[in-house]
Amino acid sequence: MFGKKEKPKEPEGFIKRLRARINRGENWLAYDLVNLVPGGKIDDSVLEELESLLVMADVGVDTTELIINDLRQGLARNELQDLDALRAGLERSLLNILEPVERPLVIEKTDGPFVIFLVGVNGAGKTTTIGKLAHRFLDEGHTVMLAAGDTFRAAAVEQLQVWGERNDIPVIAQQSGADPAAVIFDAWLAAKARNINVLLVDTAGRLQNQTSLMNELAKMKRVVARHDETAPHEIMLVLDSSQGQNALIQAEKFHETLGLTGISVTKLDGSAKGGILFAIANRLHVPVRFIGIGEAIDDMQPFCAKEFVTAMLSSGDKDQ
Ligand SMILES: Nc1nc2c(ncn2[C@@H]2O[C@H](COP(=O)(O)OP(=O)(O)OP(=O)(O)O)[C@@H](O)[C@H]2O)c(=O)[nH]1
Ligand SMILES: [Mg+2]
Repeated sequence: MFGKKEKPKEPEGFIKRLRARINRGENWLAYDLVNLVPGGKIDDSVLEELESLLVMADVGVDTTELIINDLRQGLARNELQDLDALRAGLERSLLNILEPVERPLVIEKTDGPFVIFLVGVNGAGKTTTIGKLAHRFLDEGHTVMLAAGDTFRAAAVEQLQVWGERNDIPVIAQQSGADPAAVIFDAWLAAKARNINVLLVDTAGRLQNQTSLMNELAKMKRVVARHDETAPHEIMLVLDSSQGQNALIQAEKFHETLGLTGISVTKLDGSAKGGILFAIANRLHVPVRFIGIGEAIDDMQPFCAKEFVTAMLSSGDKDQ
């Protein structure tokens, strides 16, 4: 997979990979746009077809409407003369939605560790994202510790320990079935005692409608705040982009219960078309922190609106 000392790859490499992977499987907008406009003339029916493409790509009905209305106004002003103009108009409109949520995570100086909770449904990619984040933060010169707050799923602690070993960092864990709030309480003390900058907290996967499990997260939050009232400093929802509109429902519910401060989106390399980011940006306004395009440690980068939109609108080099 990767060596411990391996550095994250160059950002240009990542954009290329994003472009190649996001267009994997069925082509997205770049290919479809050309086919929508065979004669080169943009009219209402082209915009209607684009509308259904956007909805099918998980952009969501409200957000799609916003984009299409924007383009309709451009059409009325005679600004959409050809495919290039349509592409430019679409790019502007997509950027208008995504740019406000491009707010990178900044590790601030705190009295005690900067505490990051990773939350989300089962299998979203929380633990893997922790491994990737730990690698990134170490690379940036931080000291990092992991807390095994998933005491529920068998082998969850071991999985986190593997990431700890790979990154050569300590993992604070208790036995399976322990109260996750107690794990976090201890982990904070251990991190403080060792002067650790960043404490990454793994949590068990849970569905947004499992009230008692959602309350458990709220309790973890209260417990860590007893040590440091500014903690947790980040409550990051990890969302599997291949879940489509369901991911939006998850995000809304987690936000309502916990007050999310960031969202990271995983598995953009699969069948997902990436439109879910627009739905989330338009509906929730929660910063999008990182995007993941694979299982390897460098398959994650801070979210950049411009890169993302460029990747969606270009056909990319699919064979990479
Ligand atoms: N293709 C792809 N796979 C990913 C990505 N992120 C995570 N995965 C895979 O998704 C699976 C689940 O990841 P985990 O990190 O265990 O997910 P989790 O949210 O911790 O799962 P639970 O602890 O069971 O709730 C693993 O096989 C990961 O390798 C990604 O960006 N792309
Ligand atoms: Mg996990």
